[in-house]
Amino acid sequence: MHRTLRLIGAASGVGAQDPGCHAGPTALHRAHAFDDLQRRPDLSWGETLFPRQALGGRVAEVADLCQRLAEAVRQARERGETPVVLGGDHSCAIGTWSGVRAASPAPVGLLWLDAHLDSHTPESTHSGALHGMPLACLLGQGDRRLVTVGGPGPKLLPGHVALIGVRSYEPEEREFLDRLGVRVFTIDEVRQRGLPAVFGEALARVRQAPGGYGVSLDLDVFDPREAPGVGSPEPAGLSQTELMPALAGLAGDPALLALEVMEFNPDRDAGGRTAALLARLIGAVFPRRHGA
Ligand code: 5AB
Ligand code: MN
Ligand code: MN
Ligand code: MN
Repeated sequence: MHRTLRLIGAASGVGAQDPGCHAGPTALHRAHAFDDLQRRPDLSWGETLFPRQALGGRVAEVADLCQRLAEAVRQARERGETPVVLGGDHSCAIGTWSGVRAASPAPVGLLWLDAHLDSHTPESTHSGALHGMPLACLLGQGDRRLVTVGGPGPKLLPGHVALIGVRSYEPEEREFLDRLGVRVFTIDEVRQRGLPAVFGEALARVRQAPGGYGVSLDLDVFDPREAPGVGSPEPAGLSQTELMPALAGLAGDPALLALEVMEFNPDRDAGGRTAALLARLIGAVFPRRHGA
């Protein structure tokens, strides 16, 4: 199938304790690792959105950024483009998937690849960090200003959501997802069954959504030895050898609506390894067609 890719930067770090991810999109725009991508005729770099300060606190800043991101993503979808959102901390996911949902006539699914669950509410969070809450917000739970980004009501239904690679979370967020019936594939389950089996089951679940599905990839799903440039590194993650072939299997799937790659922190990206991984990842999911 023919796609036009639209890169959109979400340069926010206010959702995390370490704000270093705010510099992610600008660093990628300049990175040599991104030169080949940016020369592709089927890809254009759209806007990079920056938080506006003095709006009255972090929640207001994240809500404002997500509102603008949702609008950019919705417009890209409505032009028939495939948005590729580059973060920025993971709180921006509220904007990406609210925008994808707004452009879709039917419910959409979401595959969430992350070391964490990102499913805290303001009541359950231990850290107060908003990048630990976006999935709960998209499922309709959280601060009203974040839950109503892109319109009222939950943006995702629990039966259309699956997480893979999880290895660090607090009990409250696991209880929240279990209660809703969201499928969580922990790294232990991946180690027992192998990634191909787990990935196939997760994909079948999110593909049940009638409106298509998206992929939210937090770079900390990878092992930090391969992807050191992330906001919240967690040991014992997936290897590229495991995950890249699974992601390459999505290439050409017309039901895939959008991709976001979040939590890139250039300050920690020793040797530019994470930026290079990120460029390869986009190329794996959206290979350039010969002759295109
Ligand atoms: B990330 C933690 N659960 O709530 C919290 O990187 C970590 O977007 C959140 O997945 C990690 O602060 C958020 C301890
Ligand atoms: Mn994470
Ligand atoms: Mn995350
Ligand atoms: Mn993080």
